[in-house]
Amino acid sequence: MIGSNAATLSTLLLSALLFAPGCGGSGEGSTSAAKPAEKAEAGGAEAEAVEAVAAAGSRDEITVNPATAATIKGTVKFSGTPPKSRPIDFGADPVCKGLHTERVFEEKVVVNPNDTLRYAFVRVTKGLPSGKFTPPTAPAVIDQKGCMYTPHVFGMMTGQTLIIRNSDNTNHNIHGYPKKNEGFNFGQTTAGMEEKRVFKYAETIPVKCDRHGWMEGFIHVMTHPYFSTSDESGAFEIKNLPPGSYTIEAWHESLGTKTSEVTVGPSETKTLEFTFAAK
Ligand SMILES: [Cu+2]
Repeated sequence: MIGSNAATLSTLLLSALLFAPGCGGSGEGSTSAAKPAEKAEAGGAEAEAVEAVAAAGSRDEITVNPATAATIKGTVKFSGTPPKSRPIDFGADPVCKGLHTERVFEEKVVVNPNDTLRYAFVRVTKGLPSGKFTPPTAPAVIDQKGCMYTPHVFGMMTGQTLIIRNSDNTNHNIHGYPKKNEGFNFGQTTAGMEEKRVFKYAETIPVKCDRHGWMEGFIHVMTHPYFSTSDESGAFEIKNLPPGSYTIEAWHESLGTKTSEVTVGPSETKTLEFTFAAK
């Protein structure tokens, strides 16, 4: 296998780090053992990632040397005939209807003009050093704006603050469907309202609005910062990776998952392509 020498070397280096004083202890292991890996399509990978961290038993904070950090970027493509885009009927709420002068389409499968796929969530599922990644101090934000969730799909970290905002002058009721984290289900009646949440466990949390049946979004809670959502041109980019061999997974809410293996050396940038076929 290409890159096995590099992989072995990084394993050795890693071992050296792991067996430094201060390691050991159950830490997240007890949590993970009590919460077996989800087999559901939308939760398995994060659960594995959590278990990988737990298995090593290390809670040491991981720092990445910027001088040798690597990048994995690429494109999520779509092949076949895109499903017919259906415009959303905002008629159930006159406020929502009044917020749109142009048609807005459902976001279940968003195929870009260049035959790529938007809202695929691309993430590292295997290969990261064991230990703890520090969550960003800046919060993640999900906004109820124009009676849609913005962003529709995004990633954030365990321990990071999520701001749940209403930018519309109508009552939204955000209802999260986590399996491991504490559930949430509350209304925000007017524009400018904000609530905060912090999630303890990695998983994919679907969110829906109990008042507006078309509103749906997905929050990917991760134990590490190595993720990216494909954009209007199908592009994704994962930066600041330690050199190593990784499994990269692309997740899509209705088209499933695809995985790819990649090895990046010091300061290297590798390009990946995922293709989802029409169902
Ligand atoms: Cu709503």
